[in-house]
Amino acid sequence: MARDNFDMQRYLLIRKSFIDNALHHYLKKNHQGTSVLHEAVCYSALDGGKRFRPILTLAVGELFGAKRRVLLPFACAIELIHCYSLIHDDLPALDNDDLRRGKPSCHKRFGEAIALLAGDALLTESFFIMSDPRVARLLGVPLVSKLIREVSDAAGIRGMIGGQSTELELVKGKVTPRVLEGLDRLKTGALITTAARLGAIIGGAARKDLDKVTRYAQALGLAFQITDDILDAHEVSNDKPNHTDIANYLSVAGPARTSERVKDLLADCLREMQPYGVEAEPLREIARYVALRTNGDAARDGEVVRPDEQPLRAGPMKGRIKHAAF
Ligand code: GRG
Repeated sequence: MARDNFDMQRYLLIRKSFIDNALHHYLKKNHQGTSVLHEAVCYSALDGGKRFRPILTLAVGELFGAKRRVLLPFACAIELIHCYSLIHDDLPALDNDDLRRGKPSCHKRFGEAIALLAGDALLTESFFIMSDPRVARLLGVPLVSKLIREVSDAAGIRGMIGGQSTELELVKGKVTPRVLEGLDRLKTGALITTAARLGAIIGGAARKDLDKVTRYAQALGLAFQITDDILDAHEVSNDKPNHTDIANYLSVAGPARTSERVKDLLADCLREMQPYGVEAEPLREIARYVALRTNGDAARDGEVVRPDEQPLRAGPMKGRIKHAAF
C-alpha cells in the first residue's frame, strides 16, 4: 500500500459506510416504535458527520489486526458520545448554534428539552452498546471493562467535559496558545485520542505501540482543533456573528504561529507512524488530511485563508461542502 497507490477517498467512504450501517443498526433496528426522542436521536446521529473519530478507531484497530466486528461497537460508541456533545454544545446555554451538519441544530428542530434528552440518551446508549454481553463474550469482560473505563475517562470530567468547563472559565485577555492547547487536549483531544487507543487496545498492541498511537492521536487531536479554529474563523465572520468574542488558536497565536504549529503536529504524527511502514499509510493520510484541510496554511500575507479560495487537497470540509465523504 504505497502512498501513490493509496486511495484515501475510497478508504474513507468504505469505513464511513461501515460506521453508518452499524449506527443505523444500533439506533433504528434496536428500537422498534417511534417517539419524538427517538426521532431527535436519529436526526442528530444518523444523518451527516464525517465520522472522523470512529474511522480512526477502525484504522488503528486494522493496523494491529483487530476484527471489525469487535471494533465497531466501540467506534460507534465514540461517535454517539461525539454526537451528544454536539447537541449539548449547540444549546443556547453553551454555543447557541442554529445549524449543525448543514441543517437546523437539534434544539432548533425539536426544542431545548428534547435536545437535552436526546444528548443524554445518546451518551447512555453508547454505554449500552459497549457493554453488550455478546461483545464481552468475544473480547472478555476484563478487556471490555478496561475499554469502557477508558471511554468514561475521556468523555467526562478528566476529559471532554472538563475541557469544556475550563473553556467557560477562560478570562479574556489571559488566554495564551499554551492555555488553549491545554484545554483543547481535553475538550477535543481526549475523545480523539481515546478513539485511536481503543483500536490499539482491542488489537492487542504492545505497550510501546500503544504509547506511539497515543502520541500520534494527541498530536492529531490538537491539529484537528486548530484547523477547525482556522475553518471557523471564516464562518464566524459570515454565519456566527455572536461568536466573535470567542478566543481560538488563530486569534490568540496569530496566523504564522498557527500555521507552524499545525506543521509541527503533522510531523509528530508522521514520526510516530514511521515504524509501521506501508500498513500505517491510512493513519498517515488521515493526519495529512487533518493538517492540510486548510491547505497547510493558517494564513497567507497575514490574512486568514478563506476556505473557498483554494481547491481542497484531501476532501470536502465543514463550511464548504457539507455532505461529503469525510
Ligand atoms: C457540551 C457535552 C458538551 C461537550 C462540549 C466536544 C465539545 C465539548 C463540544 C462539541 C462542539 C465543538 C465545537 C467541539 C470542538 C471539536 C469539533 C471540531 C467538533 C466538530 O467535530 P467534527 O468536525 O464534526 O468531527 P462532524 O459533524 O464531522 O462529526
